[in-house]
Amino acid sequence: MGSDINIPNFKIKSIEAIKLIPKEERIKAIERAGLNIFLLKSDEIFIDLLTDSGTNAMSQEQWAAIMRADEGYAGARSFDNFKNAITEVTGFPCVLPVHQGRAAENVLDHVLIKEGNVVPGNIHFDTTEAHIEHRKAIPVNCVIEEAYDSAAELPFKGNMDLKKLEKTLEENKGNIAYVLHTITCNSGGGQPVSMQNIKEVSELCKKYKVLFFFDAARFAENAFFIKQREKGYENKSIQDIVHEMFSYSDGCTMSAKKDALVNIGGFIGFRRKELYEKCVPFGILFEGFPTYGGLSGRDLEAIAVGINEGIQEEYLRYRVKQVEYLGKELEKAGIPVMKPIGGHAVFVDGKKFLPHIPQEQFPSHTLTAELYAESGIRAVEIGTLLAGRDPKTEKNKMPKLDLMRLTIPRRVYLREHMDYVVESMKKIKERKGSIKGLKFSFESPILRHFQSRFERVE
Ligand code: P70
Repeated sequence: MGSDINIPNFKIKSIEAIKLIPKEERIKAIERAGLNIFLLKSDEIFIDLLTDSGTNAMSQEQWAAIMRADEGYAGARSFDNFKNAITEVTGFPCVLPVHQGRAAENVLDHVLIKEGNVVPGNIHFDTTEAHIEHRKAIPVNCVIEEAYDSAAELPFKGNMDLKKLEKTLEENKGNIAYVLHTITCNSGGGQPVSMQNIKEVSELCKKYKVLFFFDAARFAENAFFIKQREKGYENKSIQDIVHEMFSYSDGCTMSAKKDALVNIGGFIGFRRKELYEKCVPFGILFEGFPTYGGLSGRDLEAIAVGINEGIQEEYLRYRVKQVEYLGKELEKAGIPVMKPIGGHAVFVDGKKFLPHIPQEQFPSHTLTAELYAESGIRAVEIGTLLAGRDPKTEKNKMPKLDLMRLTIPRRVYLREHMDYVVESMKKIKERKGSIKGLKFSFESPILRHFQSRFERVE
């Protein structure tokens, strides 16, 4: 781009005001919320780094397309625009719209999973895992071992360990529902998966005659990392890389709320019509007619435009570098962060940052409550709270990674906002020894991180 400064490939036309409420009010708010940042009101938040999901800023082209939408219940023109855009970007000829990523999981799992099945993946996201378990099947994580070491600097830490995968496929012959590769690997720190690994996983799936799907929520960021880091791809376009990635698979589930740059939406992409047709009745049952799938015509139009903007190289460079900037500045301040810096977020290693808080007392979740009170910034735990309990033993799962995620919405915040995050974390670092761990005062049964309440362990 002719400059070392990370310059956005857009300028701002419309803004939303944000306000930092006084510290006493923040403390009251987080206490009222049972020390759970999900239970805060958005107006109580200054910088919202809870998620990059559905929090993206849309472009003038998206807003213009929204105005042209066709809200017909069946056969809407907006569905054709949606479907054609997705087919062009991904190469999947059949596309079933759904209202968000977990809805795609729900529909697909109703068709592909039978009780007792096994679903191997790199690291399944929590909604994915919950849906698999809801179908009484077993999710198995087969990511490379280094993924669990937050300090290990590998270019593709989201890769599947092929030995682990083959062992799982061999031991569960005839009992595999499908294999799922999550790109980028969110629960592993937003780490990418290499094309080589995708190819090898695909070959193993062919050898064992099992279906191979992607959880493609952040497919464009994954493609950008392949271009940056994998030999032979430096001169390929993002579109070509995306096509090649998807070409090795049978389909994908997609939360369009991430890399398709919208606020709501999702889809399932299929290579083969037969499987698409098996999913349609469940799509109708859970989501609606297959030309809208729980979305309005305007949502479909926004995705049709957004998915193309999401694969622009200039945008992706800016996006990934902004996240990297935050990660590097935190590192300079002596805050332990997951390395290398991922695509959509910086992950602070809560166990390393608060070593005096045992994992059962949710160190990273504790840090989110503390960060909010300090600064009005909302981060989220991706760790022990999110992992939930083992459905058989009912014991807390103890994931190897317990992280606090600072998730960056797309095209929303500026470098100055990132600097404020760094300043706030520095202040917490100075007094971190006095921070107390948390225990449940109420534990909600499913996807417990959303609704549970906490008190401090004295
Ligand atoms: C996030 C959100 C959603 C997600 C995902 C992958 C790889 C499927 C889905 C489900 C969820 C979240 C987490 C914490 C706070 C707020 C929101 N990820 N696969 O931010 O998609 O949400 O559309 O049903 O990352 O990581 P959907």
